[in-house]
Amino acid sequence: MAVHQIGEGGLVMYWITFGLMAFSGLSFAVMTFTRPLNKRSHGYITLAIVTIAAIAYYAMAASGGKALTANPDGNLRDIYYARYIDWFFTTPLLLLDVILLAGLPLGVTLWIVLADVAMIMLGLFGALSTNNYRWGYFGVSCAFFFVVLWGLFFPGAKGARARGGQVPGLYFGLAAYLGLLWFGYPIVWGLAEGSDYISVTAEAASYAGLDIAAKVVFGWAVMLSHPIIGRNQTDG
Ligand code: RET
Repeated sequence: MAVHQIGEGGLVMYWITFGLMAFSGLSFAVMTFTRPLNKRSHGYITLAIVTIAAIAYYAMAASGGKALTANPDGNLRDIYYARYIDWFFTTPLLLLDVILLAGLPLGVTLWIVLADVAMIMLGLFGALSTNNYRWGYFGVSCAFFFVVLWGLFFPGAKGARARGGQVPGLYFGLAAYLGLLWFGYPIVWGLAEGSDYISVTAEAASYAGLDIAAKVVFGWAVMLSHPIIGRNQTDG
């Protein structure tokens, strides 16, 4: 029986990612709180995303947020449940950053976000599963992922086009970046939590790279698009 746990390099990646999230959080706070009160919703959302991720990365870097879990092959692997607590909150917020631009009806916004929540919950239970039922969770989670993508590229795209001006261009840029990048997560899951094929250190580095692209790079893109977003927004 082998016990698969993180190496020194993985912890370094966690600290670097924590630093990037925390730095972005401080920057986004300053940017948000210096904007007019009725133009802050994207700022609050993006600030929350990197703050929640900073908390999860601090926990993981400090050797927490994980559980040694049995695999079907009889090995033990550290499963970082902290990621899923992070994703449970941050993926709906990332989606809101994009779909609020499309001015969708509340019902459509809700089903996109709820499909996303189901996707993450299934991923967590799959990761903590000790038998091959894990692939059942994985399959259904992927189905919900496609529901999210459908929402972004069909009703979402239609809504964004209807807004006119510079909104459709920004919407398509953010949605395409997000849609493409998010495919990386189920791939890493299949190789790491799912099949125990790659090391916990490789898993840490892969998810950290994806999270930096999906939260830090994406977050700066949203924050720096304020001239377009703010012009088309009144939060009330
Ligand atoms: C899981 C489980 C296996 C199937 C699928 C998954 C999708 C996860 C995604 C996560 C996105 C996370 C982000 C984090 C923040 O930066 C849960 C791995 C489809 C799409 C964007």
